[in-house]
Amino acid sequence: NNQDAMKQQAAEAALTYAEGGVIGVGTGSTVNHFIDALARIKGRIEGAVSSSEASTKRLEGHGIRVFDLNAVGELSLYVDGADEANHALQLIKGGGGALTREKIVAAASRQFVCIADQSKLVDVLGAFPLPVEVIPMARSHVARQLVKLGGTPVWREGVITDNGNLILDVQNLDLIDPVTLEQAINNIAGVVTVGIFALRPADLLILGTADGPKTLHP
Ligand code: DER
Repeated sequence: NNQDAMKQQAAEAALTYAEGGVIGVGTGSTVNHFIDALARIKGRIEGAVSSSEASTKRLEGHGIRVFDLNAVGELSLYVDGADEANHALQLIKGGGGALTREKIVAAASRQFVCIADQSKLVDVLGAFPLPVEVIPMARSHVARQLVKLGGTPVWREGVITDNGNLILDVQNLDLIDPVTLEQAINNIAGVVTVGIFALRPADLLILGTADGPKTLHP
């Protein structure tokens, strides 16, 4: 369909940034197109560091070597999708439940290239429910603190993350100041990761559009 074609467009355009070494790879349907494209030029790279079991399986299925982050040190490039992006390239992520390892690999990478279809670009973040990964025993405590911040947390029941944790999806938060909210939620005891990527936003956003791929800078 149209949206999938735009995801593929953005993913293909990101290939030019994969110049060699080990590439950090995110998670989701847009990234799946990037992994499939990466397979065509896998001789150009040494391998990848993955942000989820799902991406690891897809990479290995293409014969791309997957490294443990501890074995490679800093990365030059991280490519990942987003649920929402504003014009400062601050992101909401976690729709696919891989936010913790995504945030780790993004932090360990010099350049974060975000790939998305045009529907993900918004003026103000927050229409998408904010994913928060929590330690299981802290689920109710964290939920109560999120309510104090004005949120409406909903437990993503039936989902256990690759790290053995739970996810709360939080509606109705005011995300006009994403950095302050990211810091406030980071400080709640029991929170592992909040799906706001504002302290460390993307460096580039490649947007798939009806008129072809557009590259946006902050
Ligand atoms: O879970 C995630 O953070 C994914 O990257 C998500 O934000 C994008 O998934 P999609 O490419 O399937 O829309």
